[in-house]
Amino acid sequence: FTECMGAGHPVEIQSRHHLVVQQDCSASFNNPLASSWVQVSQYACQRRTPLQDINGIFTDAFEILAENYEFLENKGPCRGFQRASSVLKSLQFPIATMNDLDGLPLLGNEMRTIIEEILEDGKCSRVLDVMNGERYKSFKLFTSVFGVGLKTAEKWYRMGFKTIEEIKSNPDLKLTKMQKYGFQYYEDIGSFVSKSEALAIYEHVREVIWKLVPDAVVTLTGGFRRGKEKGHDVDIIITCPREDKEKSILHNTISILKNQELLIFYDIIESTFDNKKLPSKCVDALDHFQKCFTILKLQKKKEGTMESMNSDSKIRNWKAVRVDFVIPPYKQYAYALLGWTGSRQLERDLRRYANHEKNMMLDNHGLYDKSKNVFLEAYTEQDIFKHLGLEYLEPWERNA
Ligand code: DCT
Ligand code: MG
Repeated sequence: FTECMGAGHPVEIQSRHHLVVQQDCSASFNNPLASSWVQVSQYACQRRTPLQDINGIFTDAFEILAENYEFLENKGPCRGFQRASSVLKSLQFPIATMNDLDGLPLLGNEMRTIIEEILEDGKCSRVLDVMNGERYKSFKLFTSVFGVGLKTAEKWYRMGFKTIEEIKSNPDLKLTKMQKYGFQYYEDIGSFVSKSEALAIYEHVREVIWKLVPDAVVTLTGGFRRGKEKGHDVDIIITCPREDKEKSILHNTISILKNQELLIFYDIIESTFDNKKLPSKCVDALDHFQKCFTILKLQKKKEGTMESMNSDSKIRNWKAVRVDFVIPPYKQYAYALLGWTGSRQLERDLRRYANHEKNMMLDNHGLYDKSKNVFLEAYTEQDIFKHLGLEYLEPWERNA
């Protein structure tokens, strides 16, 4: 690959790699062949990443290792494996030999050793060891409960719990309201939400909102907007072009869903946005929009059509589904939509790219140009990509 770059034969490389871009996103960005110095970018926002992951055997391995480091709160190697996995996800060809890795960024010796072992054996002993580790197994199980984060998982792990049942039946544990519902509907919430279930919820909520505010903009976002067939929750963004009109929507929608007896649990977080503050430097910073984490009842069309039914769900005709609502003001809607469409890796890389390559700060509220000391307005996601000097990525190309 190095030879190719020097000799100016980028065509061969382009035929293998999905999106060939220059490291420095300058004038010839739109025409990668204009320069001999081309490579797959280290930033996910400069790669097109479709949903189909033909290198899943490697990316799954990297993601398990990343998750294990996350459980150990060891951020550096966690990010390293997440980024390496993301690079492989953007490839349009399956890795068949070690030579296929030539020229790819972010794949250090550690990653290459793992890929080599998988190419030879079809599995990697290091990954298997992690998966069989007590700490990993417990953290994986505990954090799968709605409302349980790393701190709680750590506490329960140290207390020696091994199963959900042990925790559920322990009267001494103080659970938050969220966790109580998380345990109560563990099986429903843990079984994936299908695209048709997500659409059914979205369409119902949209009808409710449009009766309240006919010009409200209601968008299904998160993984389903990226084309995923299933997800762990349903993410819905709501706004209104009439200034401040969005502010009443959430509370009114919640009371209607309550009256319709569709609301199992909700937790409203009011907006804490401060327009004097610059976007956060942290690529994982949470946003300050008004939002609501809920569990809704999804009516089943026909009884007994659910794939996995427990004894409880056999007698009820609904499924508990996690639904999040986010309510940005219209002026921040494009930024909120970009942020909530994900993937998380794409978001992290957009922010890292803005910061390191453009001297700008990006978050779910806006984009600040540090050289010009101005916030950049955007009404569409295309506007934001343009501000950043990036080629536009469709939502389904953001599965980084
Ligand atoms: N997000 C965010 N701030 C949060 C939570 C999420 O900016 N507090 C962003 C990151 C990705 C996107 O919103 C959706 O989040 P998830 O629902 O966790 O991810 P997903 O891609 O929709 O995956 P899943 O299909 O598992 O729901
Ligand atoms: Mg989601």
